[in-house]
Amino acid sequence: MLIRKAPDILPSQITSKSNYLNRRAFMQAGGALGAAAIAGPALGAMVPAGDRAKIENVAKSRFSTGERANSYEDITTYNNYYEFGTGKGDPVDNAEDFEARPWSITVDGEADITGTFDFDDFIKPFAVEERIYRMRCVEAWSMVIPWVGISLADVVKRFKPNSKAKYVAFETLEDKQRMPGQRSRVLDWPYREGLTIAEATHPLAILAIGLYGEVLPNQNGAPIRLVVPWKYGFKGIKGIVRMRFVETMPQTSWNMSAPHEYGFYANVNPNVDHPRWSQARERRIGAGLFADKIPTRMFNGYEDEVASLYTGLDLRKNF
Ligand SMILES: Nc1nc2c(c(=O)[nH]1)N[C@H]1C(S)=C(S)[C@@H](COP(=O)(O)O)O[C@H]1N2
Ligand SMILES: [Mo]
Repeated sequence: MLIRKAPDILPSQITSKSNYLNRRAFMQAGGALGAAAIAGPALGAMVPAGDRAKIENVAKSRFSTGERANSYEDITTYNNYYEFGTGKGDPVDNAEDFEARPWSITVDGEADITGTFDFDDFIKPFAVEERIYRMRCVEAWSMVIPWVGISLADVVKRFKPNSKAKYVAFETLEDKQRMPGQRSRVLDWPYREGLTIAEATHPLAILAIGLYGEVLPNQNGAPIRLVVPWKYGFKGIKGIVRMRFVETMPQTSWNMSAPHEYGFYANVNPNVDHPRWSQARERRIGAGLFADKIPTRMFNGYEDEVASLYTGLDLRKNF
């Protein structure tokens, strides 16, 4: 495997595929899986287009579903990423040459610690885990994806939001040269998303930096994207360059585009239909053309974990 290395990365931090597979077999045999999480990942690698690099030291998580994960093929060829086109196959085709390095993330707003950080420095302090989550798109299809990620709660706490901070707002890179889909005005760029502080500090919310144990493919939001598994997929903003702590509810792209169809909360809810289609059932990608649709679950099956975030909130009004 050909990997160009950033100068500050030790060769030992990048494993070959066979090493990784051996390590996985070893871990699955039960040896190495203590409760404690693990040192940082090997992410300094610049990965040439079409190549794939492993992330080291990925701990398992008790939050993973036991459901069968979708194939790497499904997860990386059927995508929504309008910065690279609106067709499901556009992101894999049009993001092939995108370089997610160098990359920096600006943290600003109502927090004690703010600044602009290189991606590797940004993620370095945090434990890396595999989180196998269901993902339910608002378009009524779903997948099961083995993300590699860091806890968003850990990230938020590290920047010490002050008492005015009620929400976290996120933005995607805006660059018409590198993201050809932004030459079309299908959305108001940059792509924007947001969470309440309570949502952002819920243990299920992560920032994903990989999938299937490897560095995140461009079409899935390299180098870093949000994953909030109890919400519709559009909340999972990709290619994040800015994280801002704010006092009032931030504007979000799909809500700006069609406010009667897409709300700020966007919790998966089989009882509240989209104005143009039912949300009661979903098509599991990869299940086959003739497979039945499966029932959509409240909060995408994460009700026990997250329902308490919304006590007293009218979920029909706050869709
Ligand atoms: N920046 C950005 N983030 C985005 C989108 C997008 O168009 N642009 N699409 C969203 C939608 S609608 C979904 S369903 C998920 C899809 O994630 P996946 O392609 O990794 O499955 O990404 C979300 N994040
Ligand atoms: Mo979506």
